[in-house]
Amino acid sequence: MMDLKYGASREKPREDAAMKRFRGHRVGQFIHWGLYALPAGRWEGKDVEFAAEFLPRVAKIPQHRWEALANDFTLADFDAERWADTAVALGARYMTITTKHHDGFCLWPSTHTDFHMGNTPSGRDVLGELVAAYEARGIDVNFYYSVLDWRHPDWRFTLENDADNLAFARYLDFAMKQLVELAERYPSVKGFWFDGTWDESVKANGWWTWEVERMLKERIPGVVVNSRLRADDFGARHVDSNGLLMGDYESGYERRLPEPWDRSVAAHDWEACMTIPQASWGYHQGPWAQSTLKHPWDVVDMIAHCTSLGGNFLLNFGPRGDGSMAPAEVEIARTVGQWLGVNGEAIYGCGFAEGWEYPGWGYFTQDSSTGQVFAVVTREPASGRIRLELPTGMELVGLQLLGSAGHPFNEHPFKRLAGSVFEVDLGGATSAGPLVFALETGAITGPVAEKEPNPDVLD
Ligand code: JFZ
Repeated sequence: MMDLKYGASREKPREDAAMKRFRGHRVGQFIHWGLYALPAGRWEGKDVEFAAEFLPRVAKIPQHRWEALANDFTLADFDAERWADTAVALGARYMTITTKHHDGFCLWPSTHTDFHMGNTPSGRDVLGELVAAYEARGIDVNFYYSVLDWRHPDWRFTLENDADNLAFARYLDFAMKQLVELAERYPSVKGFWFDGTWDESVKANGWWTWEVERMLKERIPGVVVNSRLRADDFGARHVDSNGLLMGDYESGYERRLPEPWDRSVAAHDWEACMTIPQASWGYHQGPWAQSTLKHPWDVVDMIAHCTSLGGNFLLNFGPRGDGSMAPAEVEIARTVGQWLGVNGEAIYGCGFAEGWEYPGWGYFTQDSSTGQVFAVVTREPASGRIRLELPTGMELVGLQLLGSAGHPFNEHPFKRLAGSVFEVDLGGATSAGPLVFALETGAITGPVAEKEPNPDVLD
């Protein structure tokens, strides 16, 4: 083990109440909102087929024109209560919002810059209104903060000389002050999600990322911080030079999920974040984004996938420039939330089911406190049947379809094929989305057939 000053602070996952609460959430609402919601991916009549929040860079927009958008950010149709209702409809247990994205615009009235919501026509503290509305509904609020800042004169991508070092030291001081300000203005915040930490300049200042984590934890007991913040003494990111995870959970799964059979990820806490369109976080009005929206059952599949490997799923919403949520995204939230309303016991507070192999037709999840195992069937086979293979030595005793009133499944529940292998006839598709079964299991009495070992599998 190398001696690191700014490496991981622990070897095992946190087990305090705040961390357990975060771990149990499983479903969160991500929100990307800022000036980029106004042009929404279109500049001078042309659609720019790239993530909407990157528009100023991709379309090479002069800084003064980008800043002038602040005059049009009137919040004509913004209502924090309606946003929070969307999160309730989705069944989200937490929400993570961009307080400042790469363009440097702040959703709260920061005393350390003029480029913020307080200097727009309404002058409202959007962040404060959101914290109040979500928390009133029992939904935890986390803050996204981009360390990368395209506008700040002291930001540097690389540090080439003394002048760069001095400028960047001033920048880190500015960012630290903003983070202190956020922690003091909104002390009920439950976590911080850092982004924009991949440049050489940040990697050369691992001490600062360590100090940010320390400062936040001192001010906000229980606060949860993502691994993307962190770099160690040698610039190693997420995982330190000794191979230990920094921060409280791994946040590298972005618009992709771990392989469903890769149990190694279940060794630590993690979260995946996902866009509803193919590739934009901020609202993008063009067909490039709007024709690629995910189906609600795809979202359900991803939620179950993450839960089955002990991870949280953060679904992104990009509200529009007038402050309203995009109707298509609200609709998806409703459908996913209805499914969770019936089947949520297989998701919330659930995680990796030890001993159960990846079944291919969906996922096994297990309630972390009761031990109840669930089968979530997101990919119904063309045969209409699934095989349930239980851990060695176990057998299926009962099977209960969640929300099953009147479903044909109830008439022919399951049969044993051999030992621990059972077959379930799903009884035909329903429009209510993926089926979920609660499994009642027992130990096989009598001799248990041994599994045939595969001599070609290395262990
Ligand atoms: C970043 C941002 O640039 C983007 O606008 C959005 O906020 C997203 C959540 O985070 O984008 C990234 C960051 C990391 C990776 C890819 C895109 N990555 O690690 O593959």
